[in-house]
Amino acid sequence: MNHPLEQLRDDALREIEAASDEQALEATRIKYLGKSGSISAWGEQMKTLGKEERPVVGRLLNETRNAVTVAIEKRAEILRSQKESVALAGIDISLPGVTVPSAYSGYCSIALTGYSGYLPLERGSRHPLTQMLQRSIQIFHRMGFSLADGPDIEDEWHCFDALNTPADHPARNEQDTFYLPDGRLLRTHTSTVQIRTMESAPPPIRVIAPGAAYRRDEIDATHSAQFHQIEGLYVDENVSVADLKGALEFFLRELFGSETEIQFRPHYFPFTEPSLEVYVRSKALKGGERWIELAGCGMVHPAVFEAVNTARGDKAYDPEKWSGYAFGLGMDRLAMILFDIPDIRLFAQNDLRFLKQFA
Ligand code: FA5
Repeated sequence: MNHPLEQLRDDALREIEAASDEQALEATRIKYLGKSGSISAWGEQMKTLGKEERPVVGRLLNETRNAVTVAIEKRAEILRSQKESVALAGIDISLPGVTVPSAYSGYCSIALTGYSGYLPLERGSRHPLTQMLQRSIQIFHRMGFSLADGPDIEDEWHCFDALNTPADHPARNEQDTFYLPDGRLLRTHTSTVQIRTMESAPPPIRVIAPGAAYRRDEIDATHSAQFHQIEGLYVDENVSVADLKGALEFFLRELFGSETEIQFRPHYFPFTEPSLEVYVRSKALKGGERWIELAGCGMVHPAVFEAVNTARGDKAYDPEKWSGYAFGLGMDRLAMILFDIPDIRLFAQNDLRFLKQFA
């Protein structure tokens, strides 16, 4: 035969299991474990028991009390999580929250629809390319450059013809350029903004135009099909190669440090004459012992001024009066050097483990 305490334990466990809400569970707890509950009453009864019986019943009483206490805790946990799922039912917690002013400094908060509290929202940080761009814009602003812009989807005239690029130039080839079915294209460089800026305003001009460029290049650690450039254009009277070199040297030393070595090597671009490529090297930067190609630049070709004049229908950019320099810096490469990033593909992979290193 079962001891009455065992019977009591079984009854209590059955009632606990059947408790459908927190109130019912609390009532069960009071009934068995409360001050005048049936299990507590056995504690009083112990005093009346004989010497031999007392340790046996005492052990049984402890086991009963423990079993009932544990069962109540488990049931309470189940009821709590059921209540939470009911409260959140119908709410899409993947939706972006509404940012509201928070009482907790250092946190933003989100208010979920139908949810009365605020949840802390992790603070994001700027992408390394954006950080790079902001630093560059600050330096160029100090040098008197303002911002210019142009479309990513361009026509052949702005991307090639106006830039004195011959019809058979390999860059026009479908293998290098993404063409749209209607004949337009994704700009292969930001030099298109040189033309758009001169079309819309007479000289003097001093602008930078940061933005994306697209090429059907073989993708590897330093080449991407979509990358970023900072175009620069300065047109005034008596602008010389010395001005161009001085401007780029100043910019690169502000960015990478005063010990940065800079080399200009002869090159060919159809839209500049002379044309140069810019290489940097700095012992202060990781892996900075080797020369890295960063930009193309040169003096604006007179044929570019003439193309702009034709489009404008005036002689505003008279090559006899005005001269200018232009450059195109590879922004991804600048960021890779500055932040010691080994592979250009990391910029577009959206991997938080990578991005958080620049927070
Ligand atoms: C040009 O794009 C010229 N428009 C630059 C220019 C502007 C010359 C004004 C003269 C006057 P280039 O193809 O070399 O030049 O590209 C310039 C820079 O863009 C390169 O030095 C490199 O840093 C970057 N770049 C070019 N292709 C890629 C690519 N596929 N992925 C990443 N960066 C690239």
